[in-house]
Amino acid sequence: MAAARDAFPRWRALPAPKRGEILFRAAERLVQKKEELARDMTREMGKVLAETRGDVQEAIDMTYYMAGEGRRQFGQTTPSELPDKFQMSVRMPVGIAGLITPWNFPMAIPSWKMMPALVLGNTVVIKPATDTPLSVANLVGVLEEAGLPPGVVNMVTGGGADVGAPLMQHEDVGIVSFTGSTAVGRKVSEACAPAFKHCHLEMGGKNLIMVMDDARLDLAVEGAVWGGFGTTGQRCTAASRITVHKKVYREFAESFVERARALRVGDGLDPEVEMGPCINEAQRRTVEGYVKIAAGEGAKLLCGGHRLEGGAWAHGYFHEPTVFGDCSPSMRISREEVFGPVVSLIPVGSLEEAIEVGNSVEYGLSASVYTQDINKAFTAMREMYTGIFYVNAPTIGAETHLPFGGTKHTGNGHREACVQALEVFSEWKSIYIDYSGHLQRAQIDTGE
Ligand code: UN1
Repeated sequence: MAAARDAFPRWRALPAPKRGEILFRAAERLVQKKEELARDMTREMGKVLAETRGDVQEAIDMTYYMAGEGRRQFGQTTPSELPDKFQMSVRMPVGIAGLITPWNFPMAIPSWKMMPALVLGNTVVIKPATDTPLSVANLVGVLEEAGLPPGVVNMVTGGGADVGAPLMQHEDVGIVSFTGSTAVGRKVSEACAPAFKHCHLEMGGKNLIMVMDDARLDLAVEGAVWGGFGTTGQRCTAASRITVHKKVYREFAESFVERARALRVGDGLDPEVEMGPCINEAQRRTVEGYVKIAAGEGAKLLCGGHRLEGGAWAHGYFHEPTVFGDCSPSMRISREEVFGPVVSLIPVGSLEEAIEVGNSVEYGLSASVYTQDINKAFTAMREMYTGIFYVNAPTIGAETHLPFGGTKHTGNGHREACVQALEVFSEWKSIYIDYSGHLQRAQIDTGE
């Protein structure tokens, strides 16, 4: 914290385009080291190599994007009500940004927070997830190599109680940005409230794919496999429930289950493997807990349901891709975030019913519809109260130059990535310059 505080005045004073140039150099370096960083990440947290390359790529995209913001950060100029008066708005950094980041996107998500914070002139203290400090250390290392001055980014490893809590409570932190569970997000919000500290929260999801009776089923099945089991279901955007029109339910369920069963689970460094492990034993137990809950609620286990141990699965917390059928929207398996390779299928009779089911949960991150009917696509697009929506694509795969985040208990009204991230990490200052040479009174003087 002391290092971040000492570095702030000089970093803030460095012209924003120069800060952007450092970010640009960091992006170039990430491109060069992409393969090495991806391998480290797979070894650290288990995602398959194709996905960890994607994670590093997302950090590259974000870093280039925010490097460009060094020469933008547009404010407003607007005519004054009064003669000989000029006015404009400019952004200023908040100060020290305290970042608390998750293990599922161990480089992409830190970059979503760090790069906008830095280009705006904030200094950073980051606490990486306990399970993935290496990927954040690698990102910080790249920034150092790119010429970031000492003290501008600081990383502190450790658990939530030892590092996270003191970080969010520290009086010198101006903005806390957190990605993780809704339960922890609430604690972050409460910790920030007494001092009115800025607080950006990105939390849980229970994302939905709607498969309509006119959908291209091959496409929908492929999308559901990727959305449900990509990253072992450990994305906040993961498609963990699928409403399927009753007319195509049986056909969809059969081919979805066939695909899920065939997924090759194992070591993410093996190019043949399609799905890696759960992050740790606690997470795998959570998955097993939900399998029990779903079975107890009367959901029908269509495939999976067990941990995978021994042999190729000896070193990791593997679990079978699991599908529950005939789920009702009120079951816990249809409403609660699992964060693992478990998908529930919910039969519905119409688009209206699918939308109602979709909006009935506490979260609002991502949703998607598979249909060939443009009227249905636009209706679903309008009616789903989520921060992200897809047509004929699964719920995962957001790009860095559109706002990322969700409604209801997924977020607290902010968005990351895109220019919206600039709002999180800056304050506005409105500036009025009177060059009339006498006192002009706004409002009082109007109409004279
Ligand atoms: C997350 O799951 O926390 O949209 C982030 C996606 C990715 C980011 C996911 N680009 O699925």
